[in-house]
Amino acid sequence: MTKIETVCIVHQPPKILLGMKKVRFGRGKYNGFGGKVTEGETIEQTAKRETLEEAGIEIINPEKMGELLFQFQTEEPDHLVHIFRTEEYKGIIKESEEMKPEWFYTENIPYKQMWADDEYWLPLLLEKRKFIGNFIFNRDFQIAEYKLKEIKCFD
Ligand code: 6OG
Repeated sequence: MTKIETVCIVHQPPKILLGMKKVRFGRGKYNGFGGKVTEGETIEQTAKRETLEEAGIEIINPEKMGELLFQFQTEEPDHLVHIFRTEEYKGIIKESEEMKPEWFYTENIPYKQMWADDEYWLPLLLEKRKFIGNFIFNRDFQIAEYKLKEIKCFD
């Protein structure tokens, strides 16, 4: 069964907010904030809820920028991830049980400590370009194959 999830990147040029994931899938990697879409929730509601839970902040006007399907050559199920970008938020950034938030200058994004797909799509998001794609990961979680294309809007 495909897992439907969100990732939200807070982008206040020239910086972005990432979190060091402390638990579960992707532990030890920096990522945007996000998680599973629960029943009855829109993806935007998920993006807001998860960012509040993981970083303590209320995001304002998140915009969907990407839709990515991740597939694995292991037992890991597919993940369909909706990627959001936001510039504004309310509240004070706070570490949670899941994530340790940290600001990075966009010229200093720690791609080596992130999922391998991020360096393909994150530069597009930072330029406010929208995209769809899919990535297949091998047993070492390296990219075996991928497709990524820019789109004008989501239907
Ligand atoms: P939990 O299942 O722990 O949330 N996610 C990915 N993010 C990136 N950048 N690349 C991937 O490539 C990803 N696969 C999943 C979605 C998992 C979180 O990790 C994201 C969720 O925000 C493989 O609740």
